[in-house]
Amino acid sequence: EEKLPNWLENRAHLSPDRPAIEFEGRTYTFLELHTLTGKMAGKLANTGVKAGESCAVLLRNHIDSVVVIHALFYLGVKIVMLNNKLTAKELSWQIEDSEAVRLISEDSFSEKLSDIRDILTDFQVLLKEELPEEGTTEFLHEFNLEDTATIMYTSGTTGNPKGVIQTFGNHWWSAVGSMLNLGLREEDSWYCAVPIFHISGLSILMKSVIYGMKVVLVEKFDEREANRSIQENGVTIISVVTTMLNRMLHDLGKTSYPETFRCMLLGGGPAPVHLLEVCKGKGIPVYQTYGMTETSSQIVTLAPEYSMTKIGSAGKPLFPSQLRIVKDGKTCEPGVAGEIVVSGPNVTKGYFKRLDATQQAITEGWLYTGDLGYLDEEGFLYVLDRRSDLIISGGENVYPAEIENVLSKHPAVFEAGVTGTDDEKWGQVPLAFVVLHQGAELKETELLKYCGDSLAAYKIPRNVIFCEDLPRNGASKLLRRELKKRVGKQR
Ligand code: S0N
Ligand code: AMP
Ligand code: MG
Ligand code: MG
Ligand code: MG
Repeated sequence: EEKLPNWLENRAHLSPDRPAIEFEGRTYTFLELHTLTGKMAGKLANTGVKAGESCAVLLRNHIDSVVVIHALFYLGVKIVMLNNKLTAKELSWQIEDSEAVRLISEDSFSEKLSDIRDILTDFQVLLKEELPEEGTTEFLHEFNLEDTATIMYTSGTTGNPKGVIQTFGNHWWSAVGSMLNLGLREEDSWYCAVPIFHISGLSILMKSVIYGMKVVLVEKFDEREANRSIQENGVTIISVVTTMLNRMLHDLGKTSYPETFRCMLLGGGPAPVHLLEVCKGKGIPVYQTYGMTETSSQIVTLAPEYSMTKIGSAGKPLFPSQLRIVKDGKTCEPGVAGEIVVSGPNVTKGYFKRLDATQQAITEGWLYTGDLGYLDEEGFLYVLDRRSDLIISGGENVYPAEIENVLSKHPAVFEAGVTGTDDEKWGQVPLAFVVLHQGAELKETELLKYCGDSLAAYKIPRNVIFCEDLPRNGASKLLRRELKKRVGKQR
């Protein structure tokens, strides 16, 4: 069993006075963060939270949320990170599946929480604002690298989300691998406007305590504020998805970033080459990165010295990780496209309670990502296509099957097919093709409203196209590629 000292506790011991988190204009040192965390752990313990159990959390990007997360680690509790854009129905499904014994949330989600309470009766919901006084409790002084730290749900091709298990070892090696690529500087300050319920955001919090690095945390992404923090507040690194970078560029106008700004880490979906070229022209240090929930963030990143010559590439694997391109069971030659297959100590050991899905995805330690790509002669990765049917809207994943399942439950709907269509703002958005039962009548607005009861806003189809039939093959499997072709014709 490999163990490391409790990260925040150790960091507060080693560098107590260094800034840990800046939030809403106030800076918290590692010692202050540790003190707040200890108090929070005591309060949670007094409500009955105990080592070995799983707790779900529904929280905003906020200093208190960082404290809750560390407090749960202090208590030896596995954390199920919930996407706060989801509906009560979607959240309840994930909570049940995760076997979490309680949910820790906050007042700001009161409406959603009351719906969750209606669905999950006899389930404890704790509000961080209403916790009792601290009780005495034991803290975990060591983290076992094999232990589950967090579980994050990601949807699948069949429509049912799967909980990705992330161990302490996964987070540790992710942070170390990132640093061996990007380097670490005394003056580093990492801007976190990506959600901490995604690995894009949570990985920044893990790096903060492992590196002893300052993080500037914001509740909500705002391009002006992000630019100003880089230009005036000493931010050196920021994690963004394409939608965010586009908005920052628009706001930047003719102004530029200072020399101190060293890394625009761009991930979570395709990086359009023209966007990379605009950034190159403006001297913005964009690092394209490829990674996913299953790899605890970055696994392949373009090193700075290649950002000019290898534009469009996602780079080479981080030092602790490996990459292969596989087609028909064989490793491809350079230039030949195939499935991107990865391994390394940052890669998940599997999906919670989903032995089949785990065995399907992971063979002998190699994770079959479902994404398509190729390597050039020098081993640089070019990502060609995302995993089967996945639509990425503003960095959020949307699975057609999940939307189709909801659409076809409507009594007037005979069948439905969903595909992605290009969108200037979000990259892609879902679009639905719907066949109604004979004689049935249904308005688009009514169907979309129906979707809103079950699906997060970003999953609701941009448009519904009513049609006579859906393209299917001989085995009556829906042909989403054919749907894609229809998009051009119908709009
Ligand atoms: C792009 C964001 C910031 C947009 O949110 P914003 O502006 O706050 O919108 P709201 O005010 O909340 O809502 C306004 C309207 O827009 C709709 N809407 C919001 N988001 C979306 C969306 N994504 N798609 C479509 N519509 C959206 C709202 O519904 C609302 O609509 P109306 O007005 O009709 O009510 C926000 O979406 C955001 O934060 N996106 C990023 C999410 C993210 O981090 N994704 C990455 C997930 N993947 C990973 O974590 C693995 C990769 C990774 O780790 C990584 C990724 C990036 C960089 C680095 C890394 C790394 O490896 O470290
Ligand atoms: P998630 O499940 O939210 O972690 O999303 C990860 C998925 O985003 C990957 O499986 C890819 O399909 C996609 N993705 C991530 N990085 C890139 C990239 N650099 N280029 C293209 N697609 C990417
Ligand atoms: Mg906004
Ligand atoms: Mg996702
Ligand atoms: Mg029906």
